[in-house]
Amino acid sequence: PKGQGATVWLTGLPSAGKTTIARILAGRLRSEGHRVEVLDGDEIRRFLSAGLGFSREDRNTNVQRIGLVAEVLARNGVLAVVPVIAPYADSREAVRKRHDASGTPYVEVHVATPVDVCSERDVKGLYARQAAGQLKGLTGVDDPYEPPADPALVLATQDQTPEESAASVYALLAERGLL
Ligand code: GGZ
Repeated sequence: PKGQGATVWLTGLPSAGKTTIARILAGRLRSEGHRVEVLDGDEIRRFLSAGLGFSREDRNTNVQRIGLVAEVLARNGVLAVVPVIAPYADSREAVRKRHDASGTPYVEVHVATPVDVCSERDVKGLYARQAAGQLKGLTGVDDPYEPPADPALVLATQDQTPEESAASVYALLAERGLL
């Protein structure tokens, strides 16, 4: 296998494009011989984070668990690609610190799709459910999203294809010597 491992965290609102970009990126990296794992919030919540909801506390627990798994993978030579909302800056910082403590590269990418574009895409119908009063505490609408203060990369997905977004992340990893 190639490379040294790193965590690539794609933070952003629901329907921002995190999962799509993660899959395209992972496919390319894999085809080039890297070991890659995608830790998707939606899937993790069915197993590792089963039983957790969307309170601040539960989201932070979820993010710390995923951060722990990502760091273990990344420290062992895997590119851990993490399309997870991670709405709170302090809990993202804790994940970064966990990586720093072991000298494991951590790359934060803000998938910065504006909320009106996300709600128009509404891949999972969450924005519609929130608008209809069937769901409370939707990130970016009636629940907080704290944008990263200093991300390694900001993706304006409304102006580019998912392939272009994935290519920018790839280029950043290459530039940082992580491939
Ligand atoms: C945000 C929610 C909510 C609320 C359900 N707010 O695209 P999805 O729909 O299928 O996957 C999303 C998933 C978000 O999980 P994360 O682990 O990424 O979130 S966090 O980092 O905040 O812990 C979304 C779905 O859960 N979902 N209700 N109220 N997303």
